[in-house]
Amino acid sequence: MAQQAATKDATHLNRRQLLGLGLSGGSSLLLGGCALNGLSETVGNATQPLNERIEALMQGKGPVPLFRRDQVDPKDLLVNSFNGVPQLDPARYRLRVDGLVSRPLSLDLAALAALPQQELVMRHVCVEGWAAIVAWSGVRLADVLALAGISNLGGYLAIDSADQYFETWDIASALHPQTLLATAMNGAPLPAANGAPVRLATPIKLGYKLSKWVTGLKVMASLEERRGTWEDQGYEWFAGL
Ligand SMILES: Nc1nc2c(c(=O)[nH]1)N[C@H]1C(S)=C(S)[C@@H](COP(=O)(O)O)O[C@H]1N2
Ligand SMILES: [Mo]
Repeated sequence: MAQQAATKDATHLNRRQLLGLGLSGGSSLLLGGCALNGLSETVGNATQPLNERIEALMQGKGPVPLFRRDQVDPKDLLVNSFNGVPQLDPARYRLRVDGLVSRPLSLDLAALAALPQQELVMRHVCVEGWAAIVAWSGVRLADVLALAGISNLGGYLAIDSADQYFETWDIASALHPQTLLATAMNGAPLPAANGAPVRLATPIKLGYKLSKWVTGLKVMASLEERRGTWEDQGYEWFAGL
């Protein structure tokens, strides 16, 4: 009972109050430079469950405010790639969706194009010290997971990329209505360097969570040892904006 009451109270705290309490998670830690000057994995692991709980409470409070198309400046978007730019043949591309789902899927680009499309103009924030307003369009990740029949036991999503980049997300962020599997950028097909044919895009997480060249999604009950390409080097896991 006591725990329920505490949880209910916490949902009334807004982000400013959380910041005031010094309880804020990923973005402020990272943008303060910790990830860049070597936030140790120990600290990352110690704060992660708290971050996850607090940040999760801050989700589901309605959409993050977006930008106008005329605020996009394509020059601002830099390319970040840890292992070159893989060239994926669009005709042979398949998105695998498996794990805790009732209907494992292998979707080609036509199947993705047949789902409802959405454009979101959002700010992309990279911890390396740059940001850019970008218009991404594609399908909601939630729609793809619904198509696969995601289990109630699915708490996490693992994301594989063609360049061997790896990510894991909490399922609430994956199901957020502003989380897209994007196939277009600024009104044109996604360029290879920016993740063609399919990448993640959302205004609720830092740039390093937004996997490019996505090839596989796996719904999981819990996190396994590998949490992410950069997270396993000490970057904060939730990375909420
Ligand atoms: N597969 C893959 N996804 C990735 C990366 C990467 O190296 N490989 N870099 C990440 C980082 S740190 C950022 S900031 C964004 C950059 O996206 P952009 O290159 O389209 O600007 O992609 C993210 N997704
Ligand atoms: Mo980044």
